[in-house]
This record gives sequence, C-alpha cells and structure tokens, in this order.
Amino acid sequence: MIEEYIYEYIEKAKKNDKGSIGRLLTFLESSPSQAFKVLNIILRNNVGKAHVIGFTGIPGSGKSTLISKLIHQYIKDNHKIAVIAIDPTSPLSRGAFLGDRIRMQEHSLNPNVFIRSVSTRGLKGGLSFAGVAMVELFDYLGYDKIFIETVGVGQAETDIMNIAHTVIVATMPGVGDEIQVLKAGVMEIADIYVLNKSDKEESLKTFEYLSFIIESGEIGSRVGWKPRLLKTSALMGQGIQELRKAIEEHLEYCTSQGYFNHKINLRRKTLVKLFLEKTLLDKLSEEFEELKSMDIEDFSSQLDILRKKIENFLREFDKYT
Ligand SMILES: Nc1nc2c(ncn2[C@@H]2O[C@H](COP(=O)(O)OP(=O)(O)O)[C@@H](O)[C@H]2O)c(=O)[nH]1
Ligand SMILES: [Mg+2]
Repeated sequence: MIEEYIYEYIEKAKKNDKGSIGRLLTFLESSPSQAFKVLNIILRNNVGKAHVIGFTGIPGSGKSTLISKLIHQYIKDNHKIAVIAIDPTSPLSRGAFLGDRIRMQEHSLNPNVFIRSVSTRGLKGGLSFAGVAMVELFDYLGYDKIFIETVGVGQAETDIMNIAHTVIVATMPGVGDEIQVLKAGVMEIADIYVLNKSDKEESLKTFEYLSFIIESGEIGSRVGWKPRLLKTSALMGQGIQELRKAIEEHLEYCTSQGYFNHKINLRRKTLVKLFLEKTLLDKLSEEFEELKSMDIEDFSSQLDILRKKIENFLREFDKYT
C-alpha cells in the first residue's frame, strides 16, 4: 500500500512540492524497509549529477552561517540547493543545532532551497543511513548542490569522505587547539580549509600556523590537488565568493580526474553498507527485547537464540524488504 503513496509523492516531489519531499525524507528516516522502497525506485535509473559538499569542523566554527551565505551566492545562479544538517543529538550540541535552523531559516521559503536535519541518535555525529539516503533523493530530484553539515568528531570525518565530492573543514581562530584538531584527524581530510571568524583579532596567528602546515604538505595533499586555505568572516560576508570559487575549482578537478563518478559509486556502496548495518541492528534490538523477557540464564543459550533469529531473518531478507 505504501508503494502507491511513494509513487505519488515522487511525482509531486519532482514538481518541487516541498510537502511531498518532506514525506519522502521521513520515509527514508523511519525504517530501513520503508527507505528501501523509496531507494529502489529512485536509484533505478539514477546516474547521479549533484555536487555533494561536506562541511565539517568543530561546533561553533560557523559552518551553518557559512552555508547560509553560500546559498545566497548559489541561488543567484539558479542552482537548486539542499542542506542536510546532521544532528548529533547530544545535550551539548543541541543548542548549536537549534542555532542551525535559525541561521538557515531565512532560506526556507525559497522554492529552490530545501533544508533538512537528521538525527544520528547513537552515531556520535557520524553519517547515518538516512543522511546518505537523503543525498540520493535530493540528487534524484535535481538538487545540484547538496551540503552536508556534520560535527567533526570521530567517525564523521571518514564517513564524509565516502559521501562528499568536496570536503570543507571549518575552524576558527584562538581555539588554541590547532594541534588537537590535527590529532583528531579532522584536518587531514579537507580539500578546502576555512578559517572562519577572521574578523577576530587572533585570526592572523592562527592563519599563519595553518598556512605553515598546509604549505609544508604535511596534511591533506591529493594527487593533483593542493588543499586550499581560505579566510572568511561569515558574519561580515567576507571571503564567501572566494570560497565558492574554490568549491567550483575543486568540482572541476574532480570531474577532470574522473573522481566525480568514482565518488558517487563509493557513496552508493556506503549506502548499502549503512542499510545492512541499520537493518541488522534494528532487528537485533527487537530480538533483544524478546530475549529480556525470557527466562534463560546461560550465555551460550542466549547467544544461540539471538544468532538463530538473525539467521532466519537473513534467510527471509527479500520478503522483509
Ligand atoms: N565573529 C564571528 N562570528 C561568527 C562568524 N560566523 C559565525 N559566527 C557566529 O558563531 C556562532 C556559531 O555559528 P554557527 O554557524 O552556528 O556554527 P556551527 O556550529 O559551526 O554551525 C554564531 O553565534 C554565529 O553568529 C564570523 O565570521 N565571525
Ligand atoms: Mg551548525
């Protein structure tokens, strides 16, 4: 029954009906089997055209503000822009996340801009299955610039490299932990580094430090692409055009090197992996609830019950999807 609705929503979504797009996104988030039904339709003939841009970096560095300013630049040239903001669901970052909505809200009425937040639940800011599935949906619907905002912690960085064509790491002056940022690996993944809040006094020192490590080639070098370092002040609207230019140059580089399609393939493989991961984990949690109510104490019997349940589940997998 749900399939009929999906076709209807897809038809409407193609005509830019935001309500239908919202419903499809909710399908992608709700359960793997519902998401599967949507993906099965949209991935059938989808060649992949969108330029996917990952924005990561410490909370408060100005990612949302920068994206909002970039949207201003891009909509002037008739781009269709989607923003997927990954919600780390921790009490600490909650405030920042609510801030995202406020900062990007000004665009929400624009027919060519769609902003959606995704909760990662336990994933520590990493990309969830739903987040990647959403990229596919927006791409299918003709959004040609897709921004993904993630908090640069742990797993999120490596995830974003499998998904985004262009990775931008935003930092800000005076956090005093440039070394820590490097250690965390965040800095090593960027195609473009942005030192935002360059309106602040301490920015010169941080900029020199960052240029030194990038110039010395210690981090981030790819064959044929030298990572860029840009100074911006999202608040004052400075450096945004330069940032856009660097993003477009990186896109040209990706296209000319064949990385554009390579990344799309990698993204789809990642999607399959995340799909299975989520399906199995959901099933396991469900069976665990049942196990809790059983009166079995010994370890190997408990393991046996769960293992058999999962085995059966896998055997019936196509029925399930
Ligand atoms: N001084 C200054 N503040 C900024 C700049 N860009 C953003 N901010 C402020 O920094 C705070 C965090 O910005 P936000 O975009 O939410 O950062 P995010 O957590 O990385 O998405 C907000 O209060 C912004 O107004 C900037 O260029 N200069
Ligand atoms: Mg933000």
